[in-house]
Amino acid sequence: MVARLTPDQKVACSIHEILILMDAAKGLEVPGETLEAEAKAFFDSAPPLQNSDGITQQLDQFIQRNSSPSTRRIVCVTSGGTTAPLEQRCVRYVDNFSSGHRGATSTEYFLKAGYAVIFLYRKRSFQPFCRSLPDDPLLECFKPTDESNIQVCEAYSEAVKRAVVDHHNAVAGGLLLKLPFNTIFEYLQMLQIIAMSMRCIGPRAMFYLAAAVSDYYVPWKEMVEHKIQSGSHLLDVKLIQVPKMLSMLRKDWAPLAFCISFKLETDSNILLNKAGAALEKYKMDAVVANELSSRKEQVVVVTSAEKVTVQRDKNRSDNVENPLIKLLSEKHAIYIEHSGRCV
Ligand code: 9Z3
Repeated sequence: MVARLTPDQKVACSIHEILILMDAAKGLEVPGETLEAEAKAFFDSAPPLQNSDGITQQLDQFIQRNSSPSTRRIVCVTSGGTTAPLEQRCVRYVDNFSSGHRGATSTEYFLKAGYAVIFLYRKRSFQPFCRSLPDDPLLECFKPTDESNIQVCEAYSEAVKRAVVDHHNAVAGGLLLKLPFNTIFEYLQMLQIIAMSMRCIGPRAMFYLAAAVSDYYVPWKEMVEHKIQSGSHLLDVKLIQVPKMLSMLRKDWAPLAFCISFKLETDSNILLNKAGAALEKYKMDAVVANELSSRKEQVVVVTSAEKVTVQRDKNRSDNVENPLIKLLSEKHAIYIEHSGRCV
């Protein structure tokens, strides 16, 4: 598949723009064995993850710490968009739309619901506990008192205190582990490591996959090393489909975990059908369907048994994530109970 882009164009378009270009390649079913071969090829050719031993160690400690009491549930929340680099020494990349608001806000409600959270997030995306802060908290929340001292501005003092205290309590209390990614290579390698580490807690593990993940990428070995030079009228970039790792997660990496993926569309007429198809195809326990412009107001939780519309309570100036996490947490509890009976 070939995307034609002008050389000086800033290549940071939304997943939807790329999907339009790639539509022709969609819908091709990949049999299980081929998927495994494709996944292997993806991981074999990906640039090695920096500090993978350190990440594994952090995860093992976190999971062990949260394994007692043995009733504690652990959720991996993915958040923000992955990038697909076009050059190895990356100047240009294809980006996926996601501010990270969904993942960051959900993390807060999961913590409130008693979960320990592994927050796998895009660098510089929204962070948990920072919702009430302005866009540039450092420069807007603080002011100098003299040459050597600064203080919190009165208007933000309560918001800053809450953010710092709640964040500190979650991280220092061992309930929140934050792991950053940038690229699709980093994201999928880290998701695999997390899933393998969480296998030992069986059905108490949940995956809440809110990150917007690249559908297409340039394989590392086919990528040019240096910055693509301008000069010709058209730029040919060959992007290939990212193997559908949701299937790998479900089947091989964390077969007992409670898995929730998201389906994002801009056309609400196709949203629920697409969510239902994803539920079936990837054997998810639930798919959260959201339409781009209304995603902060309402979502639909699609399971094999029902479709539940979840709405933000406007009267309480609430977030849609509050009732959403309540519902998913209840469904997860039933899933654990049922798994116990099946063992
Ligand atoms: C979502 O649908 C998320 O809810 C949003 C959240 C990205 C819309 P924000 O971060 O937005 O609060 O600004 N995430 C998943 C999107 C996605 O790429 N899903 C894939 C698809 O729709 C399946 S994995 O095909």
